[in-house]
Amino acid sequence: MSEPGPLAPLDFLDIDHSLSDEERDIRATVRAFVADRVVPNAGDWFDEARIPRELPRELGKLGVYGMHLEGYGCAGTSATAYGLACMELEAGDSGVRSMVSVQGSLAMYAIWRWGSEEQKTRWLPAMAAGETLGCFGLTEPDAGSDPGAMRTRARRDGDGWIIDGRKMWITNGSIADVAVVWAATDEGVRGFLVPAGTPGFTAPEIRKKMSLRASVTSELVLDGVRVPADAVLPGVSSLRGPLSCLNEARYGIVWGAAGAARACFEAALAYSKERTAFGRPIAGTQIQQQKLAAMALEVNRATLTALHLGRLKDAGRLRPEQISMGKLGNVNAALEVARTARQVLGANGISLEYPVIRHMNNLESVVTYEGTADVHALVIGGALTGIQAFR
Ligand code: TGC
Ligand code: FAD
Repeated sequence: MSEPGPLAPLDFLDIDHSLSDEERDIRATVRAFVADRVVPNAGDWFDEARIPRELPRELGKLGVYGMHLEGYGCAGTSATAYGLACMELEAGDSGVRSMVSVQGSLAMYAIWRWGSEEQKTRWLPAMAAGETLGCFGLTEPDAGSDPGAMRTRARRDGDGWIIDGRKMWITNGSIADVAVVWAATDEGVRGFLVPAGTPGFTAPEIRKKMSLRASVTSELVLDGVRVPADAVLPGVSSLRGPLSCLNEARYGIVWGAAGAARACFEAALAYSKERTAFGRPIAGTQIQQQKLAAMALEVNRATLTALHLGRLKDAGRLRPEQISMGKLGNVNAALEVARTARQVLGANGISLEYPVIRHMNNLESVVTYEGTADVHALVIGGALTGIQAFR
């Protein structure tokens, strides 16, 4: 047996070994896009609270929207490959991964899973290509963790529907061409496809965010919005509709959080080797090595968790409660890594010249959206004990 080479600091446990050639190729393509397009610019986008107009379409060309869905212009890759793409995108910026999650896992998945054949044919190919952008309106000003308390209502009106209500904190809201709006009806919770420009529908942007700044977040205002009968998703009339989409997006976040953590660790490792204090690199001190080891441990653990859940999903065995464990654990781990990395960078740790504070602030949204840490702890607690603690 030949002598083993040095351990790879960014893949200490040799997790790459468990990936197929195709998975590694897909990851390399997304990683190259992120290195070229996102990493050099994300600090400015965050600073200026904007995303470039052409980015949504570039991501479509990259092929990451709904990439693990079958048919209708989607790539039909494995869930693991989709997860690896999310990891690379979020290593660039959580806002970029969020754009892909909302488009592919929420808006497209809702249509793919619950839509009619006509709706799928009309919307999905253009959405996969990034020519049409979607958003997903579930949260309301007074109903976030508890979407069953939603006040947005749709009522039948002749051969169509009238929708009234408000949605809050909606990613891509004011730049979307179509909104998937979930509303209470006499028949249960139903999903509606509301094209931008429909009379009575507006999407004012939410400003003054200190997190996810390279991402558009909006309110959706629906005042007597009339949509035709074929705007309703026919396949579901219960909260199971939106919650099934959340499973998909949360799965992507399990991977994405591992990517953000890796980016912070990488920045801290490089900085610690360059930065000298008291005549030597700070990386040579015991206390910084202890931090680096703790960060490496969390990054590897988070990546292994994501890969394990990916393999379960590809085998058709992944359960929502297991996704909750992945989302809770990996986002908390990423936050811990980001906060530690920020300290390793000293004053530079608060500068957007480095990626760490941006990831740290972004992760404050990631720990809240797609189910807060508390919600996921309660989902796990419910599965462990058989006793639901929400109400
Ligand atoms: P509950 O009474 O338990 O269930 C209602 C119906 O839903 C079904 N169900 C699920 N179906 C699929 N997947 C799941 N994970 C499901 N959980 C429940 C259930 O079987 C039932 O179906 P049916 O047909 O019998 O009616 O629901 P609950 O009201 O007690 O709520 C449970 C809880 C708290 C876990 C759920 O409401 C929840 O997850 N709350 C958090 C809300 C949330 O995460 N919102 C995210 C909004 S989207 C977003 O944040 C995008 S961020 C941008 C980005 O992703 O990057
Ligand atoms: P609340 O539900 O009011 O929670 C407040 C606090 O109470 C939290 O700490 C929570 O954990 C805790 N809590 C709630 N219930 C319980 C309980 N039973 N027991 C103990 N503690 C509890 N939503 C969409 O629909 N689409 C989007 O595209 C979207 N994008 C977003 C983008 C960003 C940047 C952000 C920040 C949010 C986005 N959201 C989106 C909304 C997000 O999903 C909600 O913010 C989230 O679900 C939490 O809801 P809330 O903010 O109303 O908090």
